[in-house]
Amino acid sequence: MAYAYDPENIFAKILRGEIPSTKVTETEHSFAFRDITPQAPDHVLVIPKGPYVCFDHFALEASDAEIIDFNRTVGEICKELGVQPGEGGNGYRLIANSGEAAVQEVPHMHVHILAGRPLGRMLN
Ligand code: IU
Repeated sequence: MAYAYDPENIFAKILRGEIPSTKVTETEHSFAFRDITPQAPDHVLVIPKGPYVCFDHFALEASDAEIIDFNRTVGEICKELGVQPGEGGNGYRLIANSGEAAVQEVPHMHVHILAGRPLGRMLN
């Protein structure tokens, strides 16, 4: 079954500038902004500019350039936030809710970066 991307989803509108967002950074293939309902002092959403519904759609169908750009953007933001554990930061968590079981609300692939507080254990 082909992935069906809805170009009217809210993140597509943010990308097109139709809805405002608090931009963190932008690259050729990626865009990052502050989550409107932050769950931690630092809560950034990173999205590819391409029309990908969820993580597997992006991972399987995006170009190498898009995937590299996305990963580097996530890393750069962690660096900017000063949370890299290897560099003396306190660490962070990445989340990519995909599909119904994960209660993905917005059907445009995104990765949450959460940091700035103890995040607890997640996988029990
Ligand atoms: P989810 O992974 O699809 O469940 O998360 C969607 C996130 O998008 C959620 O944390 C919302 O607070 C966030 N968000 C936003 O930042 N701006 C918006 O206009 C909307 C949702 I709608």
